Amino acid sequence: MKTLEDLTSIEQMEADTAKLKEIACSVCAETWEDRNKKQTPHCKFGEDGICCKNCSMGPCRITPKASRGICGADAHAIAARNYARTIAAGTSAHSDHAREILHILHGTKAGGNYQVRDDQKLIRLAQEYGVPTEGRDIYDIAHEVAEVGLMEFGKPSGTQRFIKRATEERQQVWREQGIEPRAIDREIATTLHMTHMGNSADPEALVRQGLRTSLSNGWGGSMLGTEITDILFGTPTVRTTEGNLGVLEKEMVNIVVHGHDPAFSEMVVTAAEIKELVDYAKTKGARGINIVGLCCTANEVAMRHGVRMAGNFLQQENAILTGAVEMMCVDVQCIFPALAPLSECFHTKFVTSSPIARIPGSIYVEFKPETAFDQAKDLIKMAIDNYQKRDTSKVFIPSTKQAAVVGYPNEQIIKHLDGVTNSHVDRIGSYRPAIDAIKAGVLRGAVAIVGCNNPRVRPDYSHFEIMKELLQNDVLIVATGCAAQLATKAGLLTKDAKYVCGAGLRRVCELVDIPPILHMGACVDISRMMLLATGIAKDWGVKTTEIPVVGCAPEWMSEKAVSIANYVVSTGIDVYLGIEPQVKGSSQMMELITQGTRNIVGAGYIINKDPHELVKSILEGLEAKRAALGI
Ligand code: XCC
Ligand code: SF4
Repeated sequence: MKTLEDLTSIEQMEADTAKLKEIACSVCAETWEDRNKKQTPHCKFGEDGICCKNCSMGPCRITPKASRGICGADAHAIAARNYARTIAAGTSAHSDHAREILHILHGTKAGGNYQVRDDQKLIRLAQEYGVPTEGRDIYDIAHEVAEVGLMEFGKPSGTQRFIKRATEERQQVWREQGIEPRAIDREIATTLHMTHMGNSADPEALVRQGLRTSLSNGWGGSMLGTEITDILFGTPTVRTTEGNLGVLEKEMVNIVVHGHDPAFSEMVVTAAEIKELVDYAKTKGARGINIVGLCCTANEVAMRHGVRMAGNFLQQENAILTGAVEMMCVDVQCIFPALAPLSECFHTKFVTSSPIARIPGSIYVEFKPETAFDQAKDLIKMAIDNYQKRDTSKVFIPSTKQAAVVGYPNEQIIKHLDGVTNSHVDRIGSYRPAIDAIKAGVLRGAVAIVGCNNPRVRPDYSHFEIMKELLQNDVLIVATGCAAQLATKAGLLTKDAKYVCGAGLRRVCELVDIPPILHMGACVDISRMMLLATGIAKDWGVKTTEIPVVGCAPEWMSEKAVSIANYVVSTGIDVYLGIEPQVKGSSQMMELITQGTRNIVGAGYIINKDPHELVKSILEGLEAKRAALGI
């Protein structure tokens, strides 16, 4: 039985960090806390989004004395252009990641480094795409599906194929509002073009293009990333694992995989199981090889292999500070360049693997699909050889960790719901049992908690407070990204955590046999959440704007997060933010993102830095939706 006292508190996590900070001081290493101090107070113009350097007449900034840039762009135009560019950058990151994965699918072959693991999902996608499947070799199908998927990035005409998965109502809204996403690269390029010097200065037009671009991510790139990753590495299933720095092992060769694209980490995880390498580690005096994950790569490999998770975004330096990491292997996104100088203070080998994320001071091993497995083996061997260089006097591994149950993509959620439908055959394969629980008031609704850590708020505190309060108020939570990792570290991803919930949610967890927070994966997997909300709306027979389901990103920081927030809003789901988007310098932009989008897509942001006030407005929001539905 788990009560609030059994959870790992933020204070405990902070105490671990404080000890690791002492080690940092003793080796003269700098961490984000030090750099954050030096960056505070932040540049006010940047913070408010009213600094423009889109041409070399500038940079221009809006002040009480200067209400326009040299070209005449005002605060609204500048803030809106910056905001749109942020969305384009976030979209490009998720979608380019998806493109890489599609190329991997395109190169799959029987017996190759990469193979098709989920035939059923591939065939379903082929049918959706109109790719013939009858009597064909699975790899022929895979290659053709990959080609169709790759065309989604640059096709000259038409809109994203996956938008047909949305409710009729959403498709109509997107069509009528002129924001149906076209080719992914086109939306990104159009946004960059619109924001080039001498183009759009109308904030609403820029916000609309932002919505459209984000849709090419959520209902395009990210959704492709998720689908194809499932096809290549298997659709996740429920697994038990553990999380927090305590998963590092004193007597083992520790290798941390960090980033987002699972193509490389999958190879590292598989290679680490080879007996020859495990035996080699033993010859060096280690008990074995311990692969652990960080950030979204952690989520990916945890959901598919049960690999343990060392922590989230603002914990990446902590992992190295334990002095027990032989190798940190990174792919793309959310990787601090600071890891290079930091690893030099220890024996840690910091390995970069992607031309997208080149970091000075790292060992660069460019990952190639054809040789990936051998490259992974070589890296593991390098890490093993590094084990004896570990300076045991510098090692401190906090013992803190929690058990977790992860791996709840929509397929698994449905499967669990089917388990409680008994004789109601008509409800098999649907979200109806969950809808009934919401209608009955046993559940008040569901909240997707997603996103990063951000030093602008006390790290992980907002996630934790919001999660606890929502659970106590009978709100089911689905989580991805670094938010899901906090849930892991806290101990909220176990079935025992139902004891911290209100009576209604506890009953649902018992009946359905689930933890109160469902780990749905990495940030690209927020596309799964869009399909979840769509499935609920369809099975309920109402609009996505009407269901008591909302999104929440209490500690977001990345451009990807802004792209995500926009496609969630475009899908008709309100988003509660704990960090302000950088548009405060424009009253029109503040109005547009909180109210204006409601007239376009029926949803918008609610922003509050105080987690308790944010929860209060989430609960009010859910109750208002319930009242409007008459339940
Ligand atoms: Fe990065 Fe995805 Fe944010 Fe975490 S949650 S800090 S984006 S790892 Ni996406
Ligand atoms: Fe200044 Fe206009 Fe150039 Fe921006 S685009 S830097 S506001 S002159």
